[in-house]
Parts: sequence; C-alpha cells; structure tokens
Amino acid sequence: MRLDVVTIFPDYLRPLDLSLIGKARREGLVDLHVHDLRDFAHDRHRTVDDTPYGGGAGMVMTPQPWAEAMNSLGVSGQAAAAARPGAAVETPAANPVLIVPGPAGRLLTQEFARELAAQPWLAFACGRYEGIDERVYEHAADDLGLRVEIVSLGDYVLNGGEVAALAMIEAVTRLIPGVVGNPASIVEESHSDGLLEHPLYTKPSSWRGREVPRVLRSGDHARIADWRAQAARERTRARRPELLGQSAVEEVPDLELRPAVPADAPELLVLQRCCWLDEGRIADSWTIPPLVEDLDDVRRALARWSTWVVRDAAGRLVGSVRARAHEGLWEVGRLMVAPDLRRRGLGRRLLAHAEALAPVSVTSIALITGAASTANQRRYRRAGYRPSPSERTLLPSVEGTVEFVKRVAALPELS
Ligand code: 5OB
Repeated sequence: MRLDVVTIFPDYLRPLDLSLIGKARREGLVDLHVHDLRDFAHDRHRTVDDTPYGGGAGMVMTPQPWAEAMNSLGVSGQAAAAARPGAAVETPAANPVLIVPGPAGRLLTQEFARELAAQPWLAFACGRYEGIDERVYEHAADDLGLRVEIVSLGDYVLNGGEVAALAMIEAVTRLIPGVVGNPASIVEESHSDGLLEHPLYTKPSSWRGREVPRVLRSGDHARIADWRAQAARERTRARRPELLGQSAVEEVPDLELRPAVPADAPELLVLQRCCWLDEGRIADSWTIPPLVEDLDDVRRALARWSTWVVRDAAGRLVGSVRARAHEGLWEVGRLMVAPDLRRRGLGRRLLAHAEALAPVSVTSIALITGAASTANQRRYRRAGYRPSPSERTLLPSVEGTVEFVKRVAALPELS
C-alpha cells in the first residue's frame, strides 16, 4: 500500500519509522512518504494560512499549497473523467483516496479501517488552524477525481490532523496481510465482531490472592468460548451499551425456533438465495449450491438434514440452520439470517441450537464457509471454530470453501 502524508509538521510522523509499521516499510509492504506543505508555498515566509472570510477566530489554510502538494503526488488528471456522474464510482487505482482527518468527519471504525486497508493508495491531508479552505475538497473530488473522506477519531478536539493520521495509519496498515505476524490476533480482538474483548489472564494462576477464572484452566474449549462470549457481552453492556444495539446478542424479540416442515421449503429457498447472494459476490461465483438449488432440491434436503427455522412475531421466516451426523462428526450448514435482523445474535443462537443437538458421542462439529468470506470466518472463530488444515479436512471438500471445526467434549451416555 502506498501512503502519502502532507503536513506542516513532518516530524510528527516520525513514530512511523518505529515498530511494526517501520518493519512493514522495510519489508516493502507499506510505501510511506511524508511531505512538508510549506514546500509548496512560494512567498518568503512560506505562508499556508490566512484569515477567514466572514470573520471569526483563527486562521484557515489556503488552497494553493494543497493543490500543488496533491499535484506533486502524481495524481493523474485524466482520472477526473472517470469520476463524473455515470462513470465508475470507485477511485481509479491510479489515484489515492484522500483522507482528511477532522472532528467533523465520518467516524473511524474497525469496519471503515478494513475498507481503507483494501485500497492501494491513501493520501492524508493534515490540517492545522481552524481548517482547510473548502475548495480544496471540491477541487480534489471534482477536478482530480479523488474519493475524499473526512475522517474523525471521535468527539473531541485535537490541535491538528497529524496525531489522528498516525492513529488511522496504524489502524489501517496493521490490517494489511503480513504486517501483523499472527492473523488470528487480528480476528480475535476488540471490535472485530462489534463487542469489546473479554478479559485476559496469564501466569501466575494465583497472584496476590486473585485467581484466574477456573473455566479458563479447564481445557474445555467449548465452555471457554461460551465464558468469553458472556464476559464480552457483560463488559460491553457496562462500558459501551450503545454497541449492543448494533451487535447484540440478546436483544432479539421473541422469536420462535422450531424444526422445519416441508411447507417451509419455498420460504427457505427465498431466504437462502437472498443470503448467499453476498457470498456469490464475494467469491465472484454464481454456481454455489444455495444459489442454484431449486424448490425440489430444498425439499429433498429437508428430508436428509435436521433443519430448524425461526419466525418473527408476524410469522415471517427470518432464520434457519441445519445439521446432520456425518461419519462420527456433526455437520452444520446453511446458517442464515434475514438481512434486517442481522447483528443481533440470532445467527449465534441458531448455531448454538444446532450445536446443542449434536449426538452425545460427537467430538467434532464441522462446517464450511466461503474461502473469501472473512466476516463469516470471523464469526465462526468467535464461536470457537478453527480452520482445518487443508490436507486434513473432515467433510468432502467443496471448491471455494474452507472448513472450520470445533472440538467438543464427548458426553458420557446416560445409563
Ligand atoms: N478530533 N478526530 C477527532 C480528529 C480530531 C481533530 C482533528 C483530526 C481528527 O484535527 C483537528
């Protein structure tokens, strides 16, 4: 990824030479350039600001040095044509996304950071004083064809964009493959599923009279995953209750979960086509089974799998999951939730329901998901699943998918 930062304080960006990002730069994963805005001011005092039209306190950054700085980055002029209405919406790869840190911008979230991490080129314009002349943004968007994003770190004021740009560059670059050594540590952290992270413990198990929770020493990975999920919810409720409205896990209205019957088949077909459309787009494949099956296929599957459906209070079929015993393991599949009821924990509940109905002798629960479906893979990891090594999968392999497995303790048969 190429990164450019334009600032009147290039020294503020020095920390980027250190640590993880410095290493990523040396390894060629990040190509970072810091530019001094004053190099593009031509008067004796290298002036970059002036008083605001309409009056008011403070100073405003003048447009000319910004235009020249952007020009020096090699932003290609002909891209403007591509940005006109009706043309492609995406910034052409030859141009950067222009990020202007500012408290009046769009909030930087983990989801937004992921989107930015997929860009080949980001240019940061760090403002000082009261802000930058509005025509700089218009020029960048209309004349240069750039996607312009004003981005805020949160509802507080800083003296300038530099510290915010540092935070944004760290949040984004650590998501570039290879920058952080262990990809699992990216998946399993705060905010990756919209909740705060559960508490962490390390040795010693007893310290100044304080014990590590017993369950974490039990070796029972299913119980540990449940405990951590519960602790994450409690912590989120206490510290960031507003996140629960978006991600949350208990605030599903009364929904009835029951075994599917043959009469559910048409609605299941509609829901699966709706739900797997995104998968088709991610995988760029329109031949995946849930998309191409017809009504008879769905009816036949109901006879071969244990399937459960959820209906809302009005009777609409809004979720489903299925499972079957397959050579000593429990295979779970077709986990789906209607688009308007996502991020409320319904999928998690459906999955837990399918898991709870595994035969007592089962020690592994297996499922497949799209090889490129990172959001789904994150959910399964959160639920205690891990990818199977590709040479040791338990289920028949399906092109374009990866297998995830969760080990569960075999229960003693009741006698
Ligand atoms: N406050 N995010 C929150 C910010 C901010 C101030 C900034 C830039 C980003 O510059 C003044």
